[in-house]
Amino acid sequence: MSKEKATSTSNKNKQGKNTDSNTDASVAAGGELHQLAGGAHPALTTNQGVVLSDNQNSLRANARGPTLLEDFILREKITHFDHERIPERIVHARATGVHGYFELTASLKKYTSAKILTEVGEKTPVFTRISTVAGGAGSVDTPRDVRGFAVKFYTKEGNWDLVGNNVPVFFIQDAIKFPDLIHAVKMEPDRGFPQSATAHDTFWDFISLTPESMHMVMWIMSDRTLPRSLRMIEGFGVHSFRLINEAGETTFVKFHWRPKLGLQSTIWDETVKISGADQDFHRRDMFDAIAAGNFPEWEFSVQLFTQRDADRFPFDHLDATKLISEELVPLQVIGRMVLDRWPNNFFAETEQVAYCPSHVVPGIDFSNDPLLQGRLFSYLDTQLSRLGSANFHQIPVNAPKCPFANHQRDGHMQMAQPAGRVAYEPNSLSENSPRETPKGFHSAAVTETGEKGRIRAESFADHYSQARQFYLSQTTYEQAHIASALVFELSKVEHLHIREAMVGHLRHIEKDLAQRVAAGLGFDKMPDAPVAAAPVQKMAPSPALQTIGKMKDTLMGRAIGILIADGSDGAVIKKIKKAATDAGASVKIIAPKVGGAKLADGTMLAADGQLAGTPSVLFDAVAIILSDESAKALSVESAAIDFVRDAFAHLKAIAADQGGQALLKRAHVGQDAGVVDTSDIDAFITAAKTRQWDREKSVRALA
Ligand code: HDE
Repeated sequence: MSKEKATSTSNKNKQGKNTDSNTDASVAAGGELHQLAGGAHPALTTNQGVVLSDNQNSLRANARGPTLLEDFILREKITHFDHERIPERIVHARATGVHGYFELTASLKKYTSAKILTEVGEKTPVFTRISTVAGGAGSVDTPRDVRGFAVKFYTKEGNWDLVGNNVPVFFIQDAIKFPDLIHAVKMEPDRGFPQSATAHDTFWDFISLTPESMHMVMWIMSDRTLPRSLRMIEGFGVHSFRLINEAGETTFVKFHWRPKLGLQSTIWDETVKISGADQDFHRRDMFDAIAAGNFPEWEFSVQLFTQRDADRFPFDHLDATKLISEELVPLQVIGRMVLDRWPNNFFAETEQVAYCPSHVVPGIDFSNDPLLQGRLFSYLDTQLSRLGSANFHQIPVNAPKCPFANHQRDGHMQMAQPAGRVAYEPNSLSENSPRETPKGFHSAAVTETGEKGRIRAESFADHYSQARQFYLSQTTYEQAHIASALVFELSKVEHLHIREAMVGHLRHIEKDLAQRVAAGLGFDKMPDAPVAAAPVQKMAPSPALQTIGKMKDTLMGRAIGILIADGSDGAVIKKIKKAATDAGASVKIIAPKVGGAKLADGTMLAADGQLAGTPSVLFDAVAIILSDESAKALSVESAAIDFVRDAFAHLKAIAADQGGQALLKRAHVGQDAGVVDTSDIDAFITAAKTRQWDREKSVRALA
């Protein structure tokens, strides 16, 4: 007995020093902290504030006997643990959330009374959550998927949630189709896979029977859905909204976010390998950037147009499968968003944040887009099920930062303690209870006429024209990626009739695309095209729809990996590191052992990553600095061979010294303008700012 007691005490002594300052925050809500005599740590307590003397052993009848039901400490701890999870979001479960601020740089006073859009220079706190759509909360960061781009503005006039995506259009026109779309894309219900992938039968079955989704299909098969970093994606409000000014006049508006770092995507083969190398690639990238003080920034722009303008568009702006090109309505930059603070606690903030498109402020209102109209119902409803209470607005990340008061009362987990006798309005019993205010929220005074019914407007019938415009606006490299993505995805579809139906739709979009995909799928005969509900219009190409065209000529936000081993030249490593860092890149040293390598001059250089666990897919460009001897040793090491072969195949710049060149040769890596000698560091830095697009035809056959 006494021996066992001694063991438990020694466990406790092994605890070590706890330097986690978050302990304060988690106990603070409970009031005064119990202080251990003479210690700096707060006392560990139950949720009722009872100080614990033993957190290592449950209460037992004897040293080797049964555990007692009486152990309220064990039961409280385990019960809380059992309920740690809440239902994950049915869509957009996997995400990264960051705090920051929005600053208005140009006033929209002519169009809206909303202070957030009229008070230039005002900084409004925001919480931004960027997500994938299809996968569960524990899925990888880098599937081919749309990214959600949700911003909660804590304005002086209430919370405004702009719940958008990184693609400006959507799959469907009417909210009633959303559950079908999501059931089709999610893992198939009988087998429970695939997780977060569109490359399966049920998705393409639904899509092939839903012609309105063709424009969105072009976007998701493009490189937009393979972002290099969440700091390098655009955001779109998607729907038309309305602005209302002091005089009650309304103007339509579309909202856009543009990343300061420009757009960048990865190559499909690279994306697949990133998923294995680092499942948290995007979350880690954002975390590291915030920790390093490299705060991501987006420009905020609007497209403003009147009903009269809209009447002249060759499509209906209320149809969320259509976009308004920049050529038709130019973007006006009105502000910027900077994300600069990682949440204290992932669950409390990123998981519990509750966005609702219905959260708008006076001066902003909705359009009749039938998809948006459905969303106005869905999000509030989903919060009730996920967060379990109509009081979800009291959770700190959801609470407005302006005063709020009303007569809503009680409910699950009520945190407030409203005083007084009156909980209704109007009343004559209270001097200071909240009252309605004429300057409060007003809906746009819009006249609605026409026949009620389950009707799809004629103006929503054109499903192919903008899909065609998107495809024809891309660079030839991007067109090849779209065709190849379709071949890849449809090759995973088991049912031939679904593959054929899809190629039939592509015939309406662009003959060349249909032929490339048909050839890639091994069809010897072109399938029939379905009947189009409206003629395909010829629309002028819009270069703003490209991804490559929006890549910035910079190393800011990018990462360079330097592969070294024993005997590497320290002076060359230093020079490359400095040039890359000066150009704004982050640099990591990779060596066969994480402890580092002994350089030619005898000094040790510690590594940031071990070769086997740090493949080149994690970098935008690489340098290979090796002694002849190390190059020889690494030429029989598959991780080293993959490192250089993948860097080349993923169109990255490679700098190599003599030893590096020897490794490239042994790995059968070719030579082109993107493979440079370490003596020409400027050439390396220039090449590292882009991808070697022309190389692609030499490394893979694209459709
Ligand atoms: Fe969502 N969507 N959605 N959605 N959506 C949700 O709300 C829904 C749509 C978007 O980071 C859910 O809180 C319907 C378009 C984002 O927390 C749910 C329809 C766009 C996020 C829901 C759509 C989006 C969601 C799940 C068709 C781009 C994540 C959890 C009418 C403009 C927000 C939740 C976050 C989340 C419903 C279509 C974007 C179920 C019914 C179009 C970024 O309420």
